[in-house]
Amino acid sequence: MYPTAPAASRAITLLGAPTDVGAGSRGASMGPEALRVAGLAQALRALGHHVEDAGNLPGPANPELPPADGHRHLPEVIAWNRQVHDAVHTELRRGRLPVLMGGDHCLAIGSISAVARHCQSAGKPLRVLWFDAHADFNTHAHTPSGNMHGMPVACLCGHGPAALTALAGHAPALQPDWIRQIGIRSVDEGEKQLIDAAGIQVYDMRTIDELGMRAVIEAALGDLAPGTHLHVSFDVDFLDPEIAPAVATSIPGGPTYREAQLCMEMIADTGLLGSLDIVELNPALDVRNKTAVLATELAQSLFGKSTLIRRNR
Ligand SMILES: [Mn+2]
Repeated sequence: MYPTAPAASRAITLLGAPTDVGAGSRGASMGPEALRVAGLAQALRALGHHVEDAGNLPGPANPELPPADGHRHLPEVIAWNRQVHDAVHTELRRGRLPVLMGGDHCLAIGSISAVARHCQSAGKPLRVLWFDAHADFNTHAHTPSGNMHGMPVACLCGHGPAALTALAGHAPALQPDWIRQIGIRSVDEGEKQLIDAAGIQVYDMRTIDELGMRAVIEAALGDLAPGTHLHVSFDVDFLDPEIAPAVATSIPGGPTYREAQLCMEMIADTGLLGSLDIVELNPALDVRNKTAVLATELAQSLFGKSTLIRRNR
């Protein structure tokens, strides 16, 4: 191990949400345990943070039903997101930094709506960095599958069932210009129109190829008002499947190990990280837990691990 630069010590709460009700296939429900086995809590403690693992939230089982009116498992998705919302909001009110261990990406509706509620009452600006291969901006009218892990960004922007769009206590939870999407390389046809109409800033893989990851993250972190709460929603399928096989919806052509590390390191440098989701890790598809280990290494960088003591950046 190399020595690490002293990062500001944070009080972090790990919250497990072991469900795959929003996904098209089973297995993301095992994500929290795989992250524990990979040593996520210990990895963050090694950086000097105070980490509490609050265990797993309760929620309904996956009924494995077909979609109804374009939504698959809507009652279960609502139940899980209510649990996540309340738990994340409680940790933010306690002054702690919540790390949601999913679970599939539908859970970001609960976590980010809680962050939006917290920021609204604290008067803090919010920016959401959405790392993903997919835009997750489908609606029941556009989705090819009904799987609700493809809908969280739309729900957070006010497009979706009221039980989800109003979780924050106000709707929409997010304004599109608070969101930056990074790594996108698979967007459904109708979704493409919706994103364009909403005006979300998307840094797709072509943009990353053309500009380089450094310039993309600089842009995504540009114009941050002082005191901004940064939320990172990290879908493991953001990563190239060669290094991160444990995802059900893998798309080739994703960022490399170093590009992903650079993202995390540059976010850490801002000192503004306020909350994190790690989602879509499907241990049933992993190879000797290597994707969970990789997610843990990236979390370490996000929480301040650096190779050298850096000055005058
Ligand atoms: Mn996603």
